[in-house]
Amino acid sequence: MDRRKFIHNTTLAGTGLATGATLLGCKNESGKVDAFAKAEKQSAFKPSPIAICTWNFSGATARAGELLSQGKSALDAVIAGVAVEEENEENSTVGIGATPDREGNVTLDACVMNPAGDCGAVLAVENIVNVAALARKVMEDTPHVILAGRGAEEYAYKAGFKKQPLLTEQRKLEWEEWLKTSNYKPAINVENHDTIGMLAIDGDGDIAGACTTSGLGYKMKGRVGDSPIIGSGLFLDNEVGGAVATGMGEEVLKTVGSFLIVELMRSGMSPQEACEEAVYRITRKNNRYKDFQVAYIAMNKSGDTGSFCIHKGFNMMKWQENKNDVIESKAFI
Ligand code: SD4
Repeated sequence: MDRRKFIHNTTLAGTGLATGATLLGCKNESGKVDAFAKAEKQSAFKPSPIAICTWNFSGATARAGELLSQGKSALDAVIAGVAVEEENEENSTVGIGATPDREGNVTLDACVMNPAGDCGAVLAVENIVNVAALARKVMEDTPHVILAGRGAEEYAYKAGFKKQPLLTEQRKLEWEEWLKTSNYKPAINVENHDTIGMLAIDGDGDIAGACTTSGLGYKMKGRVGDSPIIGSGLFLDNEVGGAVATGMGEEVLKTVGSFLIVELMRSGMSPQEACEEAVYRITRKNNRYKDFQVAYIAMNKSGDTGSFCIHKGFNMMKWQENKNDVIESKAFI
């Protein structure tokens, strides 16, 4: 076993002791625990590159893994990874071919974060397929973090993105069928996949993330969910780790779920424990939790991963060292 792996495994084996020791070692002058210093200590282990994403989007993690293997950055990897689903017309929840709002418009939401803590997001964008790449453009080439609606779309054209209608014939037919009853009831685990959120660690040990979606099918015009909101649909801190969410965005927004998970990891929880606690924050307060799904995945700086959801049926993909595995998530129910 190489030295890095040995140290990592030893640390995991003695988590209780290590946590106590780390806490003691990271008090500031007033005797309070310094969470930042603690996170830095936890991040000593550098794993080989990893890409994880929500649901069983194996092509997405495979694509991200390919780039990571070539030495590309975590940010390049997540943008290319989620683009696989944005461009997949069969996927009814992301990019082209997504389900429209109740007026027949497909509007997309996305956000990205880089290891420096910069972020970019676009909300309710029409006619642009690769909205995660557009969110990256907002992050890198504008003085802003968020662009919404027409403004985001017009900026996309100026930045060289192609105009492309997103409503496919198939989704139009489904929407026309839906209009007959107009019964709005978001499904749990849509076709066993949904919003794609991805986190990657690259060869330098840096973490980046992206989240992209069409939101809930037949949502109200103008509705925006958690996915493009930094801290809710996605959050990361390169000293600690990252988290992404899928499911009922309104519930994730109310509990700022991804930020919560990263902060719980900062104070010593494993990614698994942090995902579970973030789901409990919802189920403890909202007794309608049986009616909706929320699921989280998370990864810390050492490459440990976790996932948790309310309803069974959620899974996550994990790519590492050319292995691309589906991991079934534990569930609250
Ligand atoms: C939203 N969280 O817009 C997204 C959609 C999703 O399962 O992930 N649905 O609320």
